Amino acid sequence: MLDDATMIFRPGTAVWVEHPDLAWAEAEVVSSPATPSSPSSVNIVLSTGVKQTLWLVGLANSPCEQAVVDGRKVLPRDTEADLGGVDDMTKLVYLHEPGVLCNLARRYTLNEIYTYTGRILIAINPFAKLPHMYDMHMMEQYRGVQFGELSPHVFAVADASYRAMVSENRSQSILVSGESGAGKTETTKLIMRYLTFVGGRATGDIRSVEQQVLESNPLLEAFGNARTVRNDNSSRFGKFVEIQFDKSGRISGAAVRTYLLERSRVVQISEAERNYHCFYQLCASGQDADKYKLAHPRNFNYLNQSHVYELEGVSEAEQYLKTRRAMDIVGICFSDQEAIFRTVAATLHLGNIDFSPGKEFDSSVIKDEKCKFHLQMAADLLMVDASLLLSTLCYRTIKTPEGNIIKAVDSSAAIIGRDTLAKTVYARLFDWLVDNINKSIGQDMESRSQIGVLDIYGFECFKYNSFEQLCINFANEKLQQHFNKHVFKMEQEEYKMEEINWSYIEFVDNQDILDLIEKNLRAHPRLEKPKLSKTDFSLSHFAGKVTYQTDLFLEKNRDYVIAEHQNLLSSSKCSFLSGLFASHQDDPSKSSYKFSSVASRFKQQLQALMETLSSTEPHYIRCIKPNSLNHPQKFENGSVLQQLRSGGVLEAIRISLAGYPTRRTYSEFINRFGLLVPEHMDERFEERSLTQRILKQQNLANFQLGRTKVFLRAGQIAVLDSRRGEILDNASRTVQGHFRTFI
Ligand code: AD9
Ligand code: MG
Repeated sequence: MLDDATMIFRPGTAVWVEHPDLAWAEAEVVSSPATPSSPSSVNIVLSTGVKQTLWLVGLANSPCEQAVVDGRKVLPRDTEADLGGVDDMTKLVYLHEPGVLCNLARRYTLNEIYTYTGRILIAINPFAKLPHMYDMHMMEQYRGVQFGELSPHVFAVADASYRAMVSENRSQSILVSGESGAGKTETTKLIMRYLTFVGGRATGDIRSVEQQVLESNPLLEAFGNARTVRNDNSSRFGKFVEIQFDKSGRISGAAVRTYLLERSRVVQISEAERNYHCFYQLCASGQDADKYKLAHPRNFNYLNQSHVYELEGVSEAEQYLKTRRAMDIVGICFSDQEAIFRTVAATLHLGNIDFSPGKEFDSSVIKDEKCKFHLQMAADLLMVDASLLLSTLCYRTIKTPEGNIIKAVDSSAAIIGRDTLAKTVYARLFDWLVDNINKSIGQDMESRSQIGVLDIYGFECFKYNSFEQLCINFANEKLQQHFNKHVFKMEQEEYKMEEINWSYIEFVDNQDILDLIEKNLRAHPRLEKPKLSKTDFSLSHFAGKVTYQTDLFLEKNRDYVIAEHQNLLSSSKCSFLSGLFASHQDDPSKSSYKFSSVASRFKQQLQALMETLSSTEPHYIRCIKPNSLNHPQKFENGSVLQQLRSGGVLEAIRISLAGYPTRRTYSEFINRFGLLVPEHMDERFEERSLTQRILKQQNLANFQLGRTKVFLRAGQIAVLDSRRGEILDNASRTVQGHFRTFI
């Protein structure tokens, strides 16, 4: 990384050393390596505070402070860096991993949760309410102010996108990403709030377009968010909200697109997790719950698989009223609201219908009287015939050239069928809500400029990775490509503005992995098949290697409605429910299953999203989760570093490192390095030519002199700092010498 690596191994130089526990630790060089040009080992001493950990993590055999480390894992450290950090990473003297990490940690301690990396906003979840951070006064402060003039803030990004849209008449997009619990949804809501603040009509009308846009959030959260081990309010779907504006910059419509709702959660939940919030809200709704014969969630199979029923600090009864209110504002009429909650209640009763083996081989019967009650309740609420519902679950029609054959299914197949029915109904209900929100808010077909806000799951790598992870990681590869291209373009623009040569910056594209996934290539350097497993495969994504387990891939990829389910639901006397299944009537001449694949649908949706995004000016927000406990004021280096990597922040830095990562105005440069040429500082110097003189005198090449700034290659600033350090050391020795002589 360094132009002249040997420079940083001068004894006494402040450095960062790679550290297995802290990621990077502060240290000082004790003695230079034997062969400076290939520094295989450097003797360092750790700074106070990290000494004990040196021993604990096995860098040394005893709790000592010195160690010999691999010279390639040593990077220069800026000892003059402000303890409060810098608000933009590009202002760092050393733009490298430890520099970035240390800057974020310092700022986080001071509750400065936002930092820029050029135009990218990094947002670290505070896990605490920050008073005044998002109030009306703050929104007013950011309104119309040049980007970068005030402290970094999500409102600054929203404001920049709004102003760019109004002044250039060009659509914008704000892409919010990060791992689960990093704060994407909260950030998205803040952006939407800001946009409705600057672009609203302030009429006070509770059913204004902007209020409807805002209220779509709690509504979709009630039906699409759930508690997971990572986040009490985890979004189980991706979302792109496009806010449309009229010629005068006022909100005139909006469109919501959603991606890949996690269907399996409706019928199956893991320990410590919950089902979708709406189920618990309805159970706590008092009169409505009684009306639908609901009770405590522990009584329902779809809710009692884990034993978490409550969320800290949340009243489900209050949330129910909020969901109802959101429905009112969004424009869902009372009878539709009733039908929606009836369907939610029916789902819970459906889940309680259990089966036992029937008398005949491979057949099933309803288990007991309690199950019969739930069967009747489910049928009543769905407004279908109870015996038809039962036969739908216990029998399957098989179409053969000779005619239909009705076949009984065993009890486990009946349970699978019941769960499939519940998932299908819920997924259709969710899609209906999204469609209805869109219809109700209304699209402004005349609108020429929009601001889209994307809240989508970040890159995922778990112990067990299945079909969902492949889809999510594929989406992230697509977005990463878009990001890389954009960052690269922004770099080029700055170089052009400064009129310097940028032609040789290398651009790393991830098209190869996209080809690998999209075209299903069989042999590829990024594809590996573990020897011990027939079904697993690993992909080297831009953010790291992920091993996928394919056992459930086919099943999860199937996206069909069983013909019997279709027939049952379209026969419902509830027009809302039969409407959900109306347009999907199966052609009787076709097979009993209506096939399509989740992956192909997702691919199409993603393609459409990428097309939309590429016609907009993008803005990026990278949300970071500072620790896995969701605690305030706790900053875990290793995990943050991993997220910076997978969010492409380090890649953006890498792109800039490939060019000229350090840029300083001429006066900043002379202030710091003027002492290298004291003989010229007395004269009336010209900053640009003096800068050139300093760099030439230090034998540095390949730098560029722009119109207002000097652009330095990676490592050059370390060389200059090292020379500066020597001069300052000598000066202080001379002063001490004089002082001693004097006394
Ligand atoms: V997931 O992928 O949907 O599981 P998100 O969306 O990234 O995830 P979310 O926005 O839901 O995370 O944030 C998680 C929690 O962090 C919130 O419920 C808040 O308690 C907390 N949070 C996030 N951002 C902020 C903030 N700016 N200020 C205060 C915050 N708390
Ligand atoms: Mg979310």
